[in-house]
Amino acid sequence: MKDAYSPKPEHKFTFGLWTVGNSGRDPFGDVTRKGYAPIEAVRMLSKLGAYGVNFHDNDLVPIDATVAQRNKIVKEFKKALNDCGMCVPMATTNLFYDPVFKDGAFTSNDARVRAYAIQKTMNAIDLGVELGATVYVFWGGREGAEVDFGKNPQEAIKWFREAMNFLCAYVKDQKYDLKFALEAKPNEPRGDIYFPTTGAYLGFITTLDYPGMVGVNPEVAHEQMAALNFPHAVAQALEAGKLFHIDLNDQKYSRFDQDLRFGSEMVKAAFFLVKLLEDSGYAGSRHFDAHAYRTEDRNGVKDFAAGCMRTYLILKDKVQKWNADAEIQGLVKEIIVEDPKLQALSKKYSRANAQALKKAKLDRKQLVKHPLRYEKLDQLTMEVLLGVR
Ligand code: GLT
Ligand code: MN
Ligand code: MN
Repeated sequence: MKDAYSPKPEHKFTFGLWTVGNSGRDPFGDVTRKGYAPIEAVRMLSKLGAYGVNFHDNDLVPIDATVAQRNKIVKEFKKALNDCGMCVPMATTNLFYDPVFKDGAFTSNDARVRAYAIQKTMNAIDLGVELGATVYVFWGGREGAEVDFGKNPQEAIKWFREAMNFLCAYVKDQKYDLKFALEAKPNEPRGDIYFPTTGAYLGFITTLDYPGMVGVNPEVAHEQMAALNFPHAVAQALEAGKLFHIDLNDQKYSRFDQDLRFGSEMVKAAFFLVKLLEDSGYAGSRHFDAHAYRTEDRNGVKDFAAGCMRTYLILKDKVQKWNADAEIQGLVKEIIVEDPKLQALSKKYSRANAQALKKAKLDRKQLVKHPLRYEKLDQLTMEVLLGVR
């Protein structure tokens, strides 16, 4: 069905090869379907209107492939991308699946494993760049601990910094056009993962050798697992000029990482997220890091992928309605109180401003009388979302 909510490449929707490649295996049960192989995924997603695909090195090239095998796979994959008019905006390294990473990659207690992680990532960066990626994601799934007495968390942070500095310098030395995006998660698969939130990474980035090259890749489910407000994390990243990429999906609060279809659970939060992205002029990919329910067959995977994009576009349409709604905008105007004189005084410190501000007449009993009609605003927002406005 083609309608106003049909995705097109210009909407910049992307999926990880691992998302539609997911075969339904979970920690308690085996595969329930055949996941889409890389070239199948490219063909299927391009028919649905996606813009591109992203991958881990080993989603495309098996970890033990020879150079000749690697080159053959890359050649065939490039051809499929070309034939379908699809691109690869982002790439990443699998630093969590192979048993060698059982105690972390860049933060492993074993210096040899740390070196291997950097070596593997340099090769994966070369692969990503060869296929056109300009954003490189780091998700530290195994970078953490169960036993805090066994690994010094301050050392771990230093090791992680050394790895980032090394790899930034590598990218510069190769003259690649590539930025890094760090993805936080509080736990799973480790008992605790270092840098549990997007805010933690935003603080860490300022300590790097090349902070301008490094931003964040927040994921809906990961902040919501920690019962945090995801749009607020995104807002902080946007405000810092650090939203280099985003992982869209959904989740019920405080559970394991569910990676559900975008907008399938917390519709109001998803609406506000789309509003934030669209109003801010965020120009990056709208990347889905989610997978179909384990109950689905291969057709269900298509329903899942189409549903992610369609819901995004429906919410985008609702944002336009909300922004154009005179009553809603009237309420927003009423809620925000401007006072140019006071704003000028409090914007920047000077001795004169401080003295004038100390003398300003600010009667708290009067101030509290200003009504804030959030009840009405929220109800009208719900009515937009529920389709009666
Ligand atoms: C893995 C994880 C995701 C990360 C991917 C990138 S891999 O599926 O659950 O959140 O974004 O490494
Ligand atoms: Mn993710
Ligand atoms: Mn996730």
